Amino acid sequence: MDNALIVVDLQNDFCPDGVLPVADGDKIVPIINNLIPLFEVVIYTRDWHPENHISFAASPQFTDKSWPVHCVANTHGADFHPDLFFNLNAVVIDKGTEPDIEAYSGFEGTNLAKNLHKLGINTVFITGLATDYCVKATALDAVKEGFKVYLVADAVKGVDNPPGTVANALTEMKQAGVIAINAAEVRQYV
Ligand code: VGL
Ligand code: ZN
Repeated sequence: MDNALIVVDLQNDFCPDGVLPVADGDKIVPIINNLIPLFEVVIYTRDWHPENHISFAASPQFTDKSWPVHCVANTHGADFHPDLFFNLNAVVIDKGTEPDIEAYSGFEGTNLAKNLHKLGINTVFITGLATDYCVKATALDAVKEGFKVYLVADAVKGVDNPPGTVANALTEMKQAGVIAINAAEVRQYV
């Protein structure tokens, strides 16, 4: 058991009915659900902000990383997409919980790296939302923490504002050593 699946921020607010929707963000849920049974360890990261989080703006610009009020802890918008599967070993990692600190990566300000290392995990497969923000930050930090990192390319979706941001994020991840594969290929690697 040296692999873990990481599901990044598959929360209502990032899905089409949410306040910060990622186009087709909900379409990856069935793809991720098919991957979950292949893993003993599944990590679900969650954007889990206080009401006064530093990233919230009355007139959010998006491109400057100011956002509408989203994923406030214990609200419907912060809940996981209702169709997402969980197994008994699900590990939930909350991030962005401090008012003054933004945290796109699931490794930032959390004990995720330590916990994965303790479990003997050396390889992570990354899925979820959004490719150009939290997925990218999580993948790059996973490399820095010494993990072999696969990005499941058809199990992520991005904001892409301005257009090209997703393509740039994919290039940046690749240059850092992240290996892009498709969901259908995952079973060859686990
Ligand atoms: C995210 C913007 C703000 C994400 C989180 O999950 O990618 N994006 N907060
Ligand atoms: Zn956020």
